[in-house]
Amino acid sequence: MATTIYAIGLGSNRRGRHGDPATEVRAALAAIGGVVAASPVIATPPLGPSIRRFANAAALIASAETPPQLLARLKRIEAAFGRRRGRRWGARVIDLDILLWSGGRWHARDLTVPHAAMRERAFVLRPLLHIAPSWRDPVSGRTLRQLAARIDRRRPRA
Ligand code: PH2
Ligand code: MG
Ligand code: MG
Repeated sequence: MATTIYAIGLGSNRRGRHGDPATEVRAALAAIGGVVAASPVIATPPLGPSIRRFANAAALIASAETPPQLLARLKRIEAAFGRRRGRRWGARVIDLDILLWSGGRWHARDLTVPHAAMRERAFVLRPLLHIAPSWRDPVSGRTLRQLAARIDRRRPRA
């Protein structure tokens, strides 16, 4: 398969063997490899039941993998970092999500790209905006810059 560009979202709100959440995010970027661009690591308030703040980032990755192949590898990295599957949205050492890919849309039982909740989440869009402001979401037809402006208008401080 020709080289594909993926946008990946990274999040952590729990220490792991590399260190604090921001360090876990940077270590995960190194483990994924093929990084074409990486956002700063941003501290964000938790969305959902978790109490601890998150470190979030986004990266563009070049890869020859198909979306399911990349997803399987990201899950292996999450497991190697000590991520335990349990309570939905519980504290986690690392969460690696496929947000977008240069192939447009992908839809299967266990993987939908673009990520379904991406458009609503400041902690996803803010880091993404640093590296891919002009990337157009194939579902809404809006660029990431436009999507981020929409949530800023609704929730100016989120
Ligand atoms: N991830 C979640 C739930 N809530 N909140 C922030 N700030 N950052 C996240 O990465 C995050 C979250 C589930 O994946
Ligand atoms: Mg997630
Ligand atoms: Mg995830």
